[in-house]
Amino acid sequence: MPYLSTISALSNRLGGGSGLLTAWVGMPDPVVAGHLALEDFDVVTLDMQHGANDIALVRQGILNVTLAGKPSLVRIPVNDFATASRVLDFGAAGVIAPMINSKADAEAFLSFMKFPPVGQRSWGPTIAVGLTGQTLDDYLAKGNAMSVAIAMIETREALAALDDILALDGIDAVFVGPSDLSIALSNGSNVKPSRADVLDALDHVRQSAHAHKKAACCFAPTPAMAKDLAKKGYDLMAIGTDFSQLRSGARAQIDIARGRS
Ligand code: 3PY
Ligand code: MG
Repeated sequence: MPYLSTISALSNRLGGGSGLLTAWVGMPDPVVAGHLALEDFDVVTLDMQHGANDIALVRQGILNVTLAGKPSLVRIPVNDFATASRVLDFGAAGVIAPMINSKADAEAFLSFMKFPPVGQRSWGPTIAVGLTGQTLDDYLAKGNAMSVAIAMIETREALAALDDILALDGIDAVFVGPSDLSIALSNGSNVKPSRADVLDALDHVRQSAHAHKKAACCFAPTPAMAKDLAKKGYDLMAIGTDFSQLRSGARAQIDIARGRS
């Protein structure tokens, strides 16, 4: 059974204030990604930057998520653009690249994400072609549109270069990392994603992205923040991580069992 509509669902649905929710998986077991795909998430993201995932776990995680009927995203380590091409070959619906701080960073990223003439992605999507059930020529024709390139905006330099990054053909979306941005905007004095200056920057990023007809995405440490961002027109939000959800779920159940709520 080919999974073309499953994998292309992300590029088809992202944008116009789509308010999609992604799971965020850092636990080093592909069963976690497959399991969360069965919940009411639109997307499952496998995190290789701060999560404990290596490439073999991500390959299996992408497969588990796809077979569960959801598209998967992968956040690669900083500047590890070769991994972006590899995870697309494995069937990822898109890639989130952290710390894209300049037009040159964004160009380097998208060169690994898109086939010519947009970029220079090398040919070899063996698993993705099988999963999508396409001919090689169909995959070549549709691969660029189907593979969502998402640049993270999380520094002062990135905010200054935002319009140049968004103007690039091939960059489909930007994704705010509000923790790093809060550290940058406070010159390293604190990490507080809900600070007023960070929320102002989030409004600015969304407006700029939509002016360029690109999608605006954000990591929301709490579900309340994700709800607010969706109301403001954000297109995709993470709501914490698998680690934070496991611990908060356990805490809520312990509180009930101990008669504290
Ligand atoms: C940030 O908030 O800086 C992130 O990268 C979210 O994971
Ligand atoms: Mg970050």
